[in-house]
Amino acid sequence: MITRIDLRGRALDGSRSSTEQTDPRALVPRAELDVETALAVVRPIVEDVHHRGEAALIELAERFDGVRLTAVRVPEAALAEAAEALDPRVRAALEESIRRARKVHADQRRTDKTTQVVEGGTVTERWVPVDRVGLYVPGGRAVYPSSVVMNVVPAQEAGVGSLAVASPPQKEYGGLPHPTILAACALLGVNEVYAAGGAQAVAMFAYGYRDAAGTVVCRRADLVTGPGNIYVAAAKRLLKGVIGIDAEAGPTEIMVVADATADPGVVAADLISQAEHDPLAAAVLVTDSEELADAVVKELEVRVAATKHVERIREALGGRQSAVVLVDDIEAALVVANGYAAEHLEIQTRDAASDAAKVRNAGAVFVGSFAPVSLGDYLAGSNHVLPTGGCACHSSGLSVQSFLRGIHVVDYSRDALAEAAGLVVALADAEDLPAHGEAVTARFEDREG
Ligand code: HSO
Ligand code: ZN
Repeated sequence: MITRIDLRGRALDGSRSSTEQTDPRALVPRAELDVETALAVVRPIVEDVHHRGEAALIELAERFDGVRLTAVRVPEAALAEAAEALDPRVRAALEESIRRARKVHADQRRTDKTTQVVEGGTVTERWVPVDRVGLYVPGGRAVYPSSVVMNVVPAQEAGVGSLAVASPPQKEYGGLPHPTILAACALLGVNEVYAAGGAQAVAMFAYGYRDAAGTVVCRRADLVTGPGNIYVAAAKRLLKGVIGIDAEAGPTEIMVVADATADPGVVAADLISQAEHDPLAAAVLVTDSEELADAVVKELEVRVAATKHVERIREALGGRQSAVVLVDDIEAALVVANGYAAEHLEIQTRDAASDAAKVRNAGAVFVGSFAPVSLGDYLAGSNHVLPTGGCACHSSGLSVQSFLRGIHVVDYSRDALAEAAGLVVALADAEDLPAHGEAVTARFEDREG
């Protein structure tokens, strides 16, 4: 059911200049998402929310979610009730997930740094959190309270002052977002929640809205983060600039680099775990052991048949985006891994830690046989919002840094500026921008005489 690709004896190249035959991304292509087409659908929705605010949001909820809302903002009492009603096992797990994530993300806080450039001249990098963030939480097939944790915790640890969550209204819950999402918000101390889904939620954060009397109900946000379907991605692309965005999340991916020491049952279980998300999810094994490859393929058949979401998983594993790749050795496997730049990369080899140290491109790396991706999804303390589609070669996952801006604060004395004046004038003249130089020399003109 899963494609086999034999690269043994082939010169691999993980660099940007690689060819179709040697480029890991061409050899195992990701499923394509046509965000451009979705833009046409999303544009009128965004316009409507911009111009008509809550009236548009209510109409769109009726059209897309089949519910008739009286207000989009979720009453705070509903959050407390959802937390009350939460299964105690889930509650305990969420609390521990929050505790571990806080521990890791608190360590990501930045301290301001002042550099003395010359005598009397300093530049300070001041880290300032974004004022207001909107977090989108999907509510269709994917109801992930864990994603609420992964988005809210870094924002809170960064010191973001105002945080609002939007999630689609659910018919079976009287038009409220899914109760586990509400409960997760309550556990995290988030009390501003809106029943809005898809592109309209992104537009709501970008523009905010007022009630009929003209009072602001939802203030516009500076940044929107969170996963979502293709329409959410399209809305983010359309509104980028009006509002800051995180990355456009694509289907999830797992790559496992394994040698003969790996347990085929464990490798298969991990591949299946991420295939469970989406028929477009990518699950790729890269190994130098034909025996392991065969054993994993066998394990996949047995385990897939026994798991709940068989259809979805079969489609993901059978798609062109999933494969078992045979290579000559683990060095070659790492070339493939670095070229592919997976969202999640597991290293299950004899020297897992030293092999993992050679990874340059991955959203997150999971070392050895006791660090499965699903631990990272929920409870490792790491963040599970990670770059997909090869973006791991230039971007990082969500972190405290995603919610901070570094502001350069420049402070020069008269003498320090005087010393630099000639140099500024020289560069300004070279760029034919003499007024730039004059802005410096004006400070030293003798205006009395
Ligand atoms: N693996 C997903 C995150 C997730 N898994 C949420 C379970 N729930 C993308 O990294
Ligand atoms: Zn997952």
